[in-house]
This record gives sequence, C-alpha cells and structure tokens, in this order.
Amino acid sequence: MSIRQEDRYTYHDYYQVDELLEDDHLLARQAVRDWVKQAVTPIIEDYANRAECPTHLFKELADIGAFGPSLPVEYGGGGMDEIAYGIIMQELERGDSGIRSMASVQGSLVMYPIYAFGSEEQKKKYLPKLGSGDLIGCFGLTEPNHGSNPAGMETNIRDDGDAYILNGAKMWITNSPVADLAVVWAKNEMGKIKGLIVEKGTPGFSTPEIHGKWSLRASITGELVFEDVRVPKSQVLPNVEGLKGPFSCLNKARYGIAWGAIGAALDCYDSALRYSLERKQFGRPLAGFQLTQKKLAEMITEITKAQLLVWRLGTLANKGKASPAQISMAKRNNVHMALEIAREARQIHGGMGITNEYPVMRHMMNLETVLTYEGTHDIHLLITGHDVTGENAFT
Ligand code: TGC
Ligand code: FAD
Repeated sequence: MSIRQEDRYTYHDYYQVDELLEDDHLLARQAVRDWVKQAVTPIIEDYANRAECPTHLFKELADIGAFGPSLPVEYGGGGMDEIAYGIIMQELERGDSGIRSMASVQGSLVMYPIYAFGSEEQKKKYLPKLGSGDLIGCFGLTEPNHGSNPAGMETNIRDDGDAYILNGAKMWITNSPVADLAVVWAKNEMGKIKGLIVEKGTPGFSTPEIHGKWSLRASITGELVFEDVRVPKSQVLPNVEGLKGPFSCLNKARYGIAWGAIGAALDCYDSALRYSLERKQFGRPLAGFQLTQKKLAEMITEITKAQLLVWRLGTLANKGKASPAQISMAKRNNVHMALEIAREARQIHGGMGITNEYPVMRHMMNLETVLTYEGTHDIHLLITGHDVTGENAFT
C-alpha cells in the first residue's frame, strides 16, 4: 500500500471569517500551513503506522513559533495574541492531533505554569530553552487512580530540609519518555497541591513509555514514577497553591484544542469533498447524490459554527474575559464536531477511508483521545451544567 505523500488540502471559510482576522493572524497561519505541508504530511502516516513520535519536529515546531505563541518574547514565547495561538494550533492539528499535542503541552502546560507561577530564576533558567526547543517538557496531573478527579491525587511531597521528597505516579503523560523536565502536581503534608519542576536524571525518577495506543500514535505517552525523589525547594513553583494551578494551565490548553479540532475537521471535510467529486458510482460523482450532499452540507455547517465560536472565544480571551466554562463549551463542542465529521468523511471515502492514503481514519482515531484528554466530553458537559444551574454535580 502506498503511503499518502501528496497534500492537496484547501482551506474552507464559508462565512468569510477571515475578514475578522488581522494580517498577523493570516501570516502566522500561512507559515504554519506551509510547514505542515512540507514537514508533517509527507511523514505522518508512516510515523503513525509505526506508533513512533517524530521527535525531530520539536526543534522545527520551536522555529515556527508553535511553543507559547501568546507568551511574552522575553520568556521564550511568540508575543502574539490568543487568536494567533489558536490559529497555529488549528493548522498543526490539520496535520495531526499528536503534532498539536507536542506544541500544546510544551507551551500551555509547561511554559505557561513556569511563566505564571514560577520564580524569576525559574523563568530565566527554563523558559528561553523551552521556547527554543532545546528543552522538552511534560505535565503530570493524571494518576492511575485519579483521572477526571485530580483532587484525589496521591502523589505527595514531604519536607526534608532544603528539599522535598516526592513519591507517587502519574499516568498518560504526553512526551514524558522524551522530556527533559516535568511539571508535576503533588500534595504537601497539609494536603495542599503544589507544582514542582522535576528534571530528568534525578535519582528515583523514571518515565516508562505506554505502548499499545490505537489513537495519537505519532505522539509519545508515558508514566512518571517517583520513588523517594529528592527535589530541591528551589524547584517548587512559588506563586500558586491548590487545584487552580493545574486548572489554569488546562484553560490555556483546552482553548488551543477548541481551535485545533477544527483543523482536523477541515482536513476530513476537504478530503471527503474532493473524493466525492472525483469518485464515480452509478455513472456519476458521489457528490451528485443527495445523501452525500447531506453529509457534506452538515459538515461545513458545523465547521462554520465552530469557526465562529472560537473566533468569539479568542476575542474574549484577548480581553482576559474568556471564562473556564466558556472554554469548556468550545472544547467539548468542537472536538465532538470534529469526531462526527471524521466518521462521516470516512464513510464518504468508502473502503479507501480506512487506509492511510487518506488522513481521515488517522484523524478519527486521534480525536478519540482528544475527546478524552484535557477533561472528557462528559466532564465538560457537567462544567457547563454547573455554570448554568449553579448546582455542582461533582460533589
Ligand atoms: P473545584 O472544587 O471546582 O475547584 C477547585 C479549585 O480550582 C479552581 N478551578 C479553576 N481555576 C482555574 N481554571 C479552572 N478551569 C478551574 N476549575 C476549578 C476553583 O476555583 C477552586 O479554587 P479554590 O481557590 O476555591 O480552591 O474542583 P473539583 O475537584 O470539584 O473539580 C471539578 C472538575 C471535575 C471540573 C475538574 O476536576 C476537572 O476539570 N477534571 C478534569 C481533569 C482534566 O481535565 N485533566 C486533564 C489532565 S492534563 C491533560 O489531559 C493533558 S493532554 C495534553 C496533550 O497531549 O495535549
Ligand atoms: P476516568 O476519569 O476514569 O473516566 C472514565 C469515564 O467516566 C469517562 O467517560 C468520564 O467522562 C466518566 N466520568 C468520570 N467521572 C464522571 C462523573 N462525575 N460523571 C459522569 N461521568 C464521569 N494527563 C496529564 O496529566 N498529562 C498529559 O500530558 C496527558 N496526556 C494524555 C495523553 C493521552 C493519549 C491520553 C489518552 C490521556 C492523557 N492524559 C494526560 C490523561 C487525560 O487527561 C485523562 O485520560 C482524562 O482526564 C480522563 O481520565 P481517565 O482516563 O482516568 O478517565
């Protein structure tokens, strides 16, 4: 079977949402789009097939400004606004959700907490190197027994003079086996959650890889295991305590995913539209049948609604007014929308849709993870339910 080499992707903007964007947004988008066509498309099916992470792309992602696009330049970021950040995530996920994950974790889950909650020494030590891709980071919140409910975490620190002793385990951690450092959330002796920067090579710290994923196969995932790991107190993030620390990072990453998922949806729609025009059955193109048109018309309608949703969310985020619940709504809606579109697009491709000559099955499998990580589909529904009713379904 030949592996897809050609990338005929064309962007779709049915409601001329581009008119709402600024020149900087369009320039950033074009640069990332060009990079995805040149660096991601030719290799991604092969890496996904082999369940291998294209780690050489970390440095290239840094070079195109994908790490912390909306963080200040002096702290390793891109100095752009939140819409530019979203648009970059959209183009990356058009290539592959795993590639967007590489950037989400580095920028929103590693650089952001160090920027927002770190000491000046920590920022100077880590942020420029993270922004340039000379250091790779990961984010440890989820545990084997505590996924949707991180408040129950068992990972803990114990005071030991000028250091803390860290024990516990984190599960499902994107990039952990290749990371130089981990931002880890753990409870202290008072039960308060603190963030720590734990460097690779610290005795007692290991990062075994998780194998056997049918989803996000081009992204590397592992555990974080801490056995009496001595972490100097200077490695604790001094300016945050409690769950709002990790949740603030998740707001950033979930926002990026709300944009990113549209990229995967667009790639599936674009491929299905082209295939339906080129493939003939019963003497006419598939696109000429009403049932195919229904699928395509519903796809572009949902994509258009999602594009408008994130544009508005981005304008709110630029003013610092995007609430966590608004971000939850957009993450949930857009990932589900993308997954539904991937499934419909797969049908339009018929048998060819299950092969790696087209991107749809890969996107579809990836989106199963995206539906679950950064808060599952149902958890985000309950966050919206809590917001609109005032009643907390979690307690
Ligand atoms: P709750 O009692 O509601 O809140 C505890 C404290 O946290 C504050 N808070 C937030 N702060 C900022 N942003 C948010 N979104 C916040 N949500 C809550 C809250 O104000 C409170 O602060 P304080 O000062 O009063 O203590 O918390 P809860 O324990 O009842 O949790 C509610 C729930 C279920 C919504 C939450 O646990 C949740 O979101 N669960 C989902 C877990 C999740 O999203 N995990 C993601 C792991 S990381 C990941 O998946 C990375 S994938 C990376 C990739 O490859 O792209
Ligand atoms: P569970 O919490 O056990 O949930 C199982 C099911 O129960 C879900 O459908 C859920 O919606 C449902 N459920 C749970 N509670 C309720 C409730 N109160 N009401 C109704 N339904 C409920 N985590 C990190 O910290 N860092 C990472 O870098 C990271 N990367 C990941 C990469 C991949 C490939 C994957 C798959 C996950 C990653 N995660 C990461 C973990 C991810 O955030 C969790 O998988 C997710 O939060 C769900 O937790 P869980 O898998 O333990 O599912």
